[in-house]
Amino acid sequence: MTTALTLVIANKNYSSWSSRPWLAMTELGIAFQERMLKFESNDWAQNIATLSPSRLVPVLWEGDLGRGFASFDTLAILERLHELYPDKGIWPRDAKARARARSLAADFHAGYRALRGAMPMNLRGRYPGKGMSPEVARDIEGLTGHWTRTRRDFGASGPFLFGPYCAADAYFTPVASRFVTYGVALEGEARSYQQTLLGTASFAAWRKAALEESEFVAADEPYAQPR
Ligand SMILES: N[C@@H](CCC(=O)N[C@@H](CS)C(=O)NCC(=O)O)C(=O)O
Repeated sequence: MTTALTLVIANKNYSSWSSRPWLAMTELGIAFQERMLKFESNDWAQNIATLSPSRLVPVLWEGDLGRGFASFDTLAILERLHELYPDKGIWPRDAKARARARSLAADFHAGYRALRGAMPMNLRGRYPGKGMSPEVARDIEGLTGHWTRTRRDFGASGPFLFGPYCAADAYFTPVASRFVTYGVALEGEARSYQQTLLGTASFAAWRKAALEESEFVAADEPYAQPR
């Protein structure tokens, strides 16, 4: 694969979907450039139609930005990366582990709406106790149950869900960070897996850049004092 890759993303403090392919590519050593379109900016208004067929981020461009070939939607981007770089470990090598990793990513992609809605990603924010409800607690129980069972059934060869890092871990890293923002305390295997995700080099790099951002995006700040 020699075609240049560019990932179009939004604010690192807020854009959890952007973070997933960025984290996976960074952690697995796939070279790319990034093009950030900040939410609610003139840059976004002027360029989103050219840079994103879905008018959402993330988008992966192969070749010239806005003129080459675009894959959009997080899961489709990860599948495209798996095809371009079959040896990088985007998905696990073992077929059943791979099927389970895809199940977990697709399940999260389509569901967990209570958790995703009430606890939006916000790396700089600290809102302990905010966002919790019986529905959110059910989502957290379901998700952490998946983490614990997957670690038990597939994770013996390393600290991630399927041993070595893969796209499913990238999927759950922004969730691990939401639990920090909203003060959700995990226990046991779920907690140690959360800490593993927060300790990755890719997340450290993403987080550092996020904390250098100063934009306040009201739509992603349901618990902030009005400005
Ligand atoms: N299912 C899509 C969701 C993408 C999405 O909702 N992205 C948000 C940012 S995290 C976005 O582009 N929001 C801008 C808008 O709604 O106008 C994916 O997985 O890529």
